[in-house]
Amino acid sequence: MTDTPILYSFRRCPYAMRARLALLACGPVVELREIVLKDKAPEFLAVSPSTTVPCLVLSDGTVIDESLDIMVWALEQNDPNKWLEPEEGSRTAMMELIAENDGPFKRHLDRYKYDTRYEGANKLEEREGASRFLRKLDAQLSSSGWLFGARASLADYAILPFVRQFANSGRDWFESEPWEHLITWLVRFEKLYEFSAMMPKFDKWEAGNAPVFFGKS
Ligand SMILES: N[C@@H](CCC(=O)N[C@@H](CS)C(=O)NCC(=O)O)C(=O)O
Repeated sequence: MTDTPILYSFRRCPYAMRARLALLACGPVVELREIVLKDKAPEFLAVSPSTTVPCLVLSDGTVIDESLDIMVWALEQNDPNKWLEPEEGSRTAMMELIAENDGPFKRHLDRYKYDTRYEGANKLEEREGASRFLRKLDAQLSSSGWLFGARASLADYAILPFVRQFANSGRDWFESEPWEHLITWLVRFEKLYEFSAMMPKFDKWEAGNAPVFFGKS
């Protein structure tokens, strides 16, 4: 085993996206192993308790299996942009908003985006359920452009990949809704250097492949 942590990831997964955003901001270079969810590598299945991505394996064998824990692990080592210390509000308030995203909003998002996979799901009702959270975000963004003040914080980067997934499930409708601060926030995120640096195409990983490194070097 090398000193470089290993990140099992999937490019389009919003949980993996937020983990990669934090790793990119904080500095630790990781070996990125792209997992195909329909054909998970046995090495990944052997280390990941949840068999979900992202999963970070440290050089001492510690496994961090939750995306938010990966973000906090990276930020607690180095937090150059003070994501853990929001300009307004508190870390507890950020965690509460992220929990709302990961809980009720994500549930509505899945049932809106993949309504045919969920028995009894009504696409429009799910969209409305998700929209209640989005209107709350829009109000929170209205004063200074980010969720907790005039600069981005952990909450922005933990939630943005999910809002992007929601928006892309019906972009014309999303952009026609009267949540202008939300649209501005999302579009600004998509134009950031960090966004494109976090989204390069990765080939599926297989044991024996040359390592692919990800992060600031
Ligand atoms: N709570 C986990 C959830 C991660 C998760 O659900 N990831 C999805 C991909 S977006 C996954 O790996 N699903 C497993 C599968 O589809 O087999 C985290 O925050 O890391």
